[in-house]
Amino acid sequence: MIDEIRRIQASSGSQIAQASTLDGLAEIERSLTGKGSELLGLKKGLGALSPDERRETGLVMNEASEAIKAAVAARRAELEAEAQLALAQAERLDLTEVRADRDAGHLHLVTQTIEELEDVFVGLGFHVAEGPEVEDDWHNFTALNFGQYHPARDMQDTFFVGLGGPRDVVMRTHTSPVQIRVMEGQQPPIYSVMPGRVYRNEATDATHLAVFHQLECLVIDRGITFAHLAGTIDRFTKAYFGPGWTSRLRPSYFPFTEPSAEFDIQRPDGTWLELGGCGMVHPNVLANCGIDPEEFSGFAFGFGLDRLASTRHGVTDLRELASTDIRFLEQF
Ligand code: FA5
Repeated sequence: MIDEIRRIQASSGSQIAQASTLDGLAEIERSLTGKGSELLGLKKGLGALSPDERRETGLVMNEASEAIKAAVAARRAELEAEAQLALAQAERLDLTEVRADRDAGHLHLVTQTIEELEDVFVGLGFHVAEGPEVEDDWHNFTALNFGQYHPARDMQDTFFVGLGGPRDVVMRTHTSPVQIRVMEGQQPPIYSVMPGRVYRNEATDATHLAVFHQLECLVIDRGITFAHLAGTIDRFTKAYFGPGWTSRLRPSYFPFTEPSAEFDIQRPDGTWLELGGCGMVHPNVLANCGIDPEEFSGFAFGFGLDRLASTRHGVTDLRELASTDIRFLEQF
């Protein structure tokens, strides 16, 4: 019997080594040590041996079982490592690799959109301005005619920064504070656009992000009317989306514009998308910035860039824009 056992052990090595898949290995393990295996059959015969023979044969039997178990475990580890390697090879992304047959990377869709819109507005005679993302209360709210306890402050859920007094410093909730910075820095005529990142303490979903982008437009000059506002919005809608797209204004409320409106754009299929807010700059805001409201008037609008870009490119969930998956990003 001992010879039999040794023969089985000796032949098991090559069988185990030949297993090329994890499933195949499990099959071989079953045939060597499972129910109906030769080894188990021999084990049943142990009881018929004399005590001395049984002890000796039992030892050899145990050795053989242990050796087979160890060989199977070693082969399993090898096969698992091979599978891991194959997966890693298949999903390999070498971000440092320069290959002529592969696009070397490009700007994110939102950045492309900002650059494209800047071009549109520069073509219409506008300047591009920027402001800080960490703002003080004056620029984000107070100078924009939000009274200290005005409920409109709650229209934009705010992240407060732990600097100064309890609510002195905020992550800007919109790009409108850049209007204030531009007007504080120069007298009219002002024709400026201000793209940038903004922050709101909101739950995210397919149409809302907590960190998103807006583009603000500000015009201050003599004799500026609501017709200039509507015309400018329609002009850029067509320049960005194409001639089949139109815009509409709906009455709304913002503390820093009077009258105020919300503007929507209409897709060629007839459906509407709410894009932003707008209105004639409130006289209090002009006065807060040292501009005489008797002499100058102006309009402002601000809209969501993430929604704009997603609409044009058929991205149905805004959260995808924050994705790091290169297969998503490569599409644009
Ligand atoms: C404002 O932020 C005003 N500052 C706009 C404005 C500027 C009015 C100048 C008048 C004059 P509102 O909170 O509605 O308004 O946001 C403007 C746009 O930003 C929205 O229409 C939408 O397109 C986008 N937006 C707002 N919240 C989110 C969000 N959580 N995720 C993605 N886009 C958003």
